[in-house]
Amino acid sequence: MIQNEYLQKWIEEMRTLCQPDSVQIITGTDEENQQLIQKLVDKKTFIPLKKRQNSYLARSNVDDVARVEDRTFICSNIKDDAGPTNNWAPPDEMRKKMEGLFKGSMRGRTMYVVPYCMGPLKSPWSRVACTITDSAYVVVNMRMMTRIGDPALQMLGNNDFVKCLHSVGKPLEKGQQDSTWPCNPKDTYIVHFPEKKEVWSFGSGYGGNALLNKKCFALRLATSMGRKEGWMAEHMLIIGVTNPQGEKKYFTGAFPSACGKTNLAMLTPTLPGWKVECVGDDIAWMHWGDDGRLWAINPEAGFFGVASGTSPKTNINALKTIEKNAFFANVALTEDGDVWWEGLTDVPPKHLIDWKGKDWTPESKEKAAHPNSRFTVSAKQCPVLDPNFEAPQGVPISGIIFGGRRSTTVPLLRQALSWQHGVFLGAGTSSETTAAAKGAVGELRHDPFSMLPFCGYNMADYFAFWLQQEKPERKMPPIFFVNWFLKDKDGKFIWPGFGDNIQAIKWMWDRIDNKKEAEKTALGFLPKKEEFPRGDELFAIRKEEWQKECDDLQNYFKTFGQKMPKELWDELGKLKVAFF
Ligand code: TSX
Ligand code: MN
Repeated sequence: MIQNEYLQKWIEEMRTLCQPDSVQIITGTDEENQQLIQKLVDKKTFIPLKKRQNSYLARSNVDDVARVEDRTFICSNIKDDAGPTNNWAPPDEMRKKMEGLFKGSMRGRTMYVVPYCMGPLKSPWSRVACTITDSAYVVVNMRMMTRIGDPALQMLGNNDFVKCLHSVGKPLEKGQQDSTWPCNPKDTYIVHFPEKKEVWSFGSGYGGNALLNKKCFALRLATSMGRKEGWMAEHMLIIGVTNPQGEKKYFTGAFPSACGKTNLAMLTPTLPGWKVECVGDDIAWMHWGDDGRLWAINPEAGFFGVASGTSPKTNINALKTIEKNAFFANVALTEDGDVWWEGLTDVPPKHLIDWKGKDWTPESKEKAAHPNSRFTVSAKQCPVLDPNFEAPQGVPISGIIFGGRRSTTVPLLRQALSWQHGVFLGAGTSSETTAAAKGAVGELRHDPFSMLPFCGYNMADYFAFWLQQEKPERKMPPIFFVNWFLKDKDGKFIWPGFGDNIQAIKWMWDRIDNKKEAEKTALGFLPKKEEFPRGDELFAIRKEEWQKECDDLQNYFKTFGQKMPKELWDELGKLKVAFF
């Protein structure tokens, strides 16, 4: 059935190593999908939701609920190519270790072979890959998030495709009963071999650890592939914005976690006549067109979004997207067979089964849904999906937005003074932690370009790659930086956020079209204070705060050593001159 000899050989090698009971080549049909879902229901991994058509709830093992950054490795041939922000181990050594873990790891299970394509099937910017996994849960999720099966199989070349190997790391002995969420947290490793374009992931069945197409391939491997081939893989949403005159511009946006990226990607604008449509909510692959413009495709086919906090007020379009044909992980279950999570309704139901499978009432101390609870759904169901979602050439980008969650210092909105200054703003991005992430709340964390856990090579080389994008024949899109999260003296948010963020986008639009005057400052071009409600507070520049920011940035930039581009030191120098 598989004509590709190279793929055939790899499957045989992996079958010998992992020793599954059987091998199933995934073709992508509806019947095949229904059979896999039925298998998951029979094993009680999936709980059918009575109140939601063709939708299922999975409860993970309590020790397998999020990405594991301390077990994630970039095994480049040279250590310095992984850089100071990644874990590194010698590739030969790590391969031996992983082969040891994978040996016999699929006993008692089926080995699924999943050819898949990242990006629209007919796009020259798409890339093909193949995942081998022993998890039916992974296969059905990949069917939502990528283009799987025969069309992708036909695109696989001889040798030149990305190989992803995944096992939950729990072989079953004869007669042994499987757990509802098999995994092996003690031995979990997510290992990337960028030069070989391979990912080996062992021990976890959750999200980014197990769906290797997403963070592992579309970001970590793709950053390194793009660097060699001259394109960019970014942790960015892509939106199409239409003004009341019917004109349209596309933007990309990079935000650290807990800034509401998916909410911005599906925004319901409060300004009359404005419309926002969604191309993607997480990853953008960008390339320069013959027209000198920057073009972007969304390599993904679905959304793997955080459920907690999603409500009719924060993101009505996400709720409409998941009305049916959706998978949920670690949300709470209602008595009538629907899902619930903190924030979904103002008043919680009187009784729930929480994400751990225990009874829950509003008096309970613990959260009903895990803060990292998720939905998986096809993008096709999004009511504001952009008509160019699958355009082979992608969409032309008019502006790039960076942002962070900062209660002080960083103004609501500004435009970078130049491409180089914009790269400096991206590199200097930091964000305050929330209860959704582990560790202390309110702590400031650097997250350059929101790529800290996702850059597959040396971060300083990545900064340099961004700087190198500027060329005379290219029409560089303006770069903006936003912060929706400034607080006043009473600790209240100053900016209303959400649908009102369209006002910030409108200002960007007018700047792009050269229709808006701005205040040139050391921080960038700032809006005139009168143009925004509470502009005095939103655009205040406090010298002492920026002195602290400069010191902090200096210490951070030093951690990148000799590779840190001089241009970014120059930009920091200019900022210091302005404030010291
Ligand atoms: O997603 C958010 N966005 C972007 C929306 C397009 N959130 C949620 C962040 C957690 C994921 C926001 N939270 C935003 C925002 O713009 N702004 C805020 C802060 C905020 C919270 C509540 C209110 C106002 C601002 N208002 C009331 O509670 C009434
Ligand atoms: Mn993300």
